[in-house]
Parts: sequence; C-alpha cells; structure tokens
Amino acid sequence: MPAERAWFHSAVVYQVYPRSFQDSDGDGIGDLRGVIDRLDHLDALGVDVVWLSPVYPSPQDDNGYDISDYQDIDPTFGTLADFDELLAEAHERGIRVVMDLVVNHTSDEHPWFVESRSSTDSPKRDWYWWRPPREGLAPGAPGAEPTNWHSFFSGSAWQLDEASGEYYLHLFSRKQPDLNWENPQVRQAVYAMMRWWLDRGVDGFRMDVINMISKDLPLRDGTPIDGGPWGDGSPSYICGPRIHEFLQEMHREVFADRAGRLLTVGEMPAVTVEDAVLFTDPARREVDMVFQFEHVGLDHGEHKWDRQPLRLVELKESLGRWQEGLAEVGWNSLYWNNHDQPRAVSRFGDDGEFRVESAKLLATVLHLHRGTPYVYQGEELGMTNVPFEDAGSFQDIESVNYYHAATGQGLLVEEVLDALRLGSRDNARSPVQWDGSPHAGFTTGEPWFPVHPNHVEVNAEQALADPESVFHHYRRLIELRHTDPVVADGDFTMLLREDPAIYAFTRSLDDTTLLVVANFSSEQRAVDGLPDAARWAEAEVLLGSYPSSSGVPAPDEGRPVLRPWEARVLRRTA
Ligand code: TEU
Repeated sequence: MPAERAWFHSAVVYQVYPRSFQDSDGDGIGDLRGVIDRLDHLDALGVDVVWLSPVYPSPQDDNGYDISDYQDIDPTFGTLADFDELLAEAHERGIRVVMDLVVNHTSDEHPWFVESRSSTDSPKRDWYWWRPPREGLAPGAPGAEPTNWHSFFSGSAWQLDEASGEYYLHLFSRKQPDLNWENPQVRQAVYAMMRWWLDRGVDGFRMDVINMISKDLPLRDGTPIDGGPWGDGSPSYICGPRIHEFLQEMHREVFADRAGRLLTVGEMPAVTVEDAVLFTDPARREVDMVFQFEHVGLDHGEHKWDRQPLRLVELKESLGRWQEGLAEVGWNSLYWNNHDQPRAVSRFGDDGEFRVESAKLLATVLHLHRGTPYVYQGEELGMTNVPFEDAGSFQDIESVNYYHAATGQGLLVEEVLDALRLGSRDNARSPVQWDGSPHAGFTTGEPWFPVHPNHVEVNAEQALADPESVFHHYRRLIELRHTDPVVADGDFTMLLREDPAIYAFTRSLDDTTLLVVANFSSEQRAVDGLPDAARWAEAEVLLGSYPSSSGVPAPDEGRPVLRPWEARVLRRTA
C-alpha cells in the first residue's frame, strides 16, 4: 500500500475539448459559455475535475496547442470573464478545473518567438532552439537541417528562417517552435504564468508533452527512419538529462507553497514504468501522475498509421505491468482515449451490434483499475469513430500532413485513407452529441466539424432517459469509486493473463475483494481457470454491462458464463 493517500485517488477527471463540446453563440465552434451551459451534465455524471484542452489565444494551427498568449482566452472561446464564471460555476458544483499547460513549444505568433526571430542578437534568441545549417551546406540545401530529426507532424523538425539563414526546432508543426528550457529566463517566465492561473483559482495542470522539454546536448542526428530523409530524434528529447531537475524546480517555484487539492498530470509519450515511478513518487515532488502511451500503441506496427490487430493478452500484460509497477510508489492515470486517440468503443470494443455493452465493459475494466480515470467527452455516451469519406474530410494537421507525405511517397490513396479512418485524431473531434436534432444540439450555426450521422440514436438526451445507458453506467462506476474505498485504494491482482478473450482481475482492501471479469469478444464464453470460481458464484453482483433485469447466465460446469462483451463486478468479504 502506498505511504500517502491523495484526494485524486478517488477522483474522476472529465476532459473537455472546447472546440467540439458546446457552442453558445452560433458560430459553429464550441466555447466557454457552452461548457458553462453543460456543467450540469458533468455534475450529473459525478466527475470531480474537468480538464480543459487549450482555450488560449492561438492561430489554431494545431487547434490551440499552438499558443500565442498564455494569459488570456481566445475570442473564439470567450473572455477571461467567461472563464472566471466557468471556474466559479464549476467550483459551485464541487468540480475542479485543470488547465492545459503547453510549454514545450509556443506558437510562432507568440511575442516571445516574434522577438526571438527578429534578429540573431535578440535578447530572446536563446529562448528557442536556433542553429546554423549543417556544416558545409548552404541554408535551404537538401540535408542542411541541423539534425535529421522527424517532426511528429511529418517532415523535418527544423524550419529555415530565410532572414537569418538559421533554422529553428519544432518537434510538432512549424508554427510550434520549441522553447529552450536550458534558459532559466524561459523557465521563470513559465512559472510566473502558471502562478498567475493558480492565483486565478484554477486547480492544476495537464502538462503537454512535458517529458520533451529537456533536450540532450549537443543535439545530434537520430537513427534514420524507413530509409527516408529523416531520423528518430526521440533519444535526444524523451525524458532528457534535466527533466527531473526541471520538474522539481517547477514544483518548488509553483506548487510548493500552495496547499489544497491541486492536480498535475504530465503527458509523457514513450515514458516507461520505471520513469513513471520517479515522476510520480510524492516524495520527489514532480507530478501527481503521467499519461503513458503503451496501451494506445499496441495496435501500431512500424508507426501509428501501420495498424495491427490488438491482442488482449498484450493489453493485459501492459496495463498489468503498469499496475504492478506503481503499486508501492507513484500513481497511474487511466484512459482509453482523448482528443489525440480514436474513440475507445470503436478501437477496443465493438461499435456495431454491441456498442452499448462494449462501451460499458471498457468503462468497467478501466474505472476499476487502480489509478485516476479520465473520461473523454462523448465517451460517456458511447460515441464512435467518424465515417470519413475522403481526404477532404480530415482537418487535423497531423492527419492532413500525413496524407500528403504518404501519398507523396507513392502510397495508395485508399490505403492511406484507411489508415487515417482508423487512426486519425479527428475521430475524437466530432461535436458532442447532445440530442437528435440536425446539429445534435451542439450549435445553432454550421458546425466546424460535421456531427456524426449516428447522433440520432447516440446522444445525451436519450442516454439520460435510459437507466441502462452507457451514461448511467459511468455514473454508477464513478459513484462506486466515491463510496467504496477498495476501488480507490485496493491492491490490484491480474488473473487469467493468457486468456485471449477474458480480462479478469481483483481489487482487495482489508476483508473486501472485488472481482472484475470481462469478455472482450462477440461470442458467449465460459471463463476457464477462475480462482475460487465456486465462491464467486455466490458473491454479490455489484455492477454489469448487461441490464441487471436480464439476469446472469447459468454457470457451465461451475465456470461463470459471460455473454458477448459482458463485464461483471462481484464483491465478497472474507
Ligand atoms: O500530443 C502529443 C502527442 O504525443 C501526440 O501528438 C501524439 O503523438 C499523436 O497525437 C498521436 O497520434 C500533445 C497534444 O495532446 C496534441 O493534441 C498536440 O498536437 C501535441 O501535443 C503538440 O502540442
């Protein structure tokens, strides 16, 4: 059992992607007043924290993850007064508000970068990563980029600035130049901005690609990728040499003297269990938890667009290892999807015949693991991936850039479109489906992104009216985490690790044990090899992905039987 119990052990976080959540002024784009209008939905669900994806002034090159002013609200989303009202209304309902902190990079329209780019002698030149062309090559010549690093959004991670003949680093889009955290002025400017928001009353931060802020010097080429022009620079910027120093300094400068119930979660691509123990050990005062990416990469082959079938045994191995690795020290975040990942029910479940059952199964399995669960907007309604027609259907910079890069390298259009249909971040960005009306109650105007055609059946209005809906199942799971300490604090034990279709585990605290058993397939199955099966057959059924009125199938020779995509939660006391 970990030394220290923290408030967020029994909390559930709801992620709002404001652009697609609720529009209040008819411009077809979600906004802060729209979030205010829907706070009762979050309150009814029972969540404790809302994480707001970026709402700061931004050219929206990467939908707000390219910030040009950290201490204001983009007019598309509203005003600081709207924000203060949202904060007050959320707090009124006992819901905390966590902001998105995007400080690995700024927008290229941020005054810091405008100043830095203005001249090689600019006092802010060293706030970013500027480098001359590769030795012996002229600026702009093929291969003249200072290193061969690939950008996450395709192409080189370096952009030439014609005026100075130098290149600047951008791990994401060229309109997202990386900040140079080696420069203490940069760090202090960021800390001051964070304190400004905390003084305003926000309750913490989700920190964007925060494990990329420390770069290993000198910057050097990475291993070439697929024989192409670019290389993998990640060994030079994933969990770099000063990352723990920077996060501990941030904690001292921003959080140390702030009592109360703040939450910090670091988004950390490629982070390992061992890293996460260091990052989330309360004694080290870095972050409360991290977003790790292992389980959302198990269906990736060479790269995220090279889709492979997901194998349940691998999913259990990965999530089980994270549970065991942070059992004594540290804390896990728990998520199936977010604004960067395809919809959970389409990816891990069955978004056709068993959409409701599999959405409830996924919620059951995730929410009863040990850690803090995150619900991505629309997940509580069982929203599904988008039926993209053609290349023009995609808006996300990562997807659009990949389409052009891949077809440019000769890949077949239909193959590329199929990969995008499965993996595009746009799958998560269709407007939330509030009702069955033409624009699903999202806007009275023309939505910036088409509403999913299945909104007629899949929507909040229907879900709230149906006690057996995915929504009410999430509400019950969140209630269980609030009321039963075994959910927040119980020890986790994985069972049936090698079973290709059954996911089973227990949570134990004092004399109480919960058993979660789930059938990740569209066929009815008897569960082989369940320890104490006979005793569990007598146990109390707490929750299930099938209506309780539908009863429980009779055991098969003492083995519990699960219907397609059925999950069951049982409790017994010793
Ligand atoms: O995402 C970082 C990140 O790892 C993702 O870009 C990921 O590589 C990719 O989406 C998987 O397909 C964060 C934000 O969540 C994302 O929305 C931003 O685009 C990115 O950082 C840059 O700020």
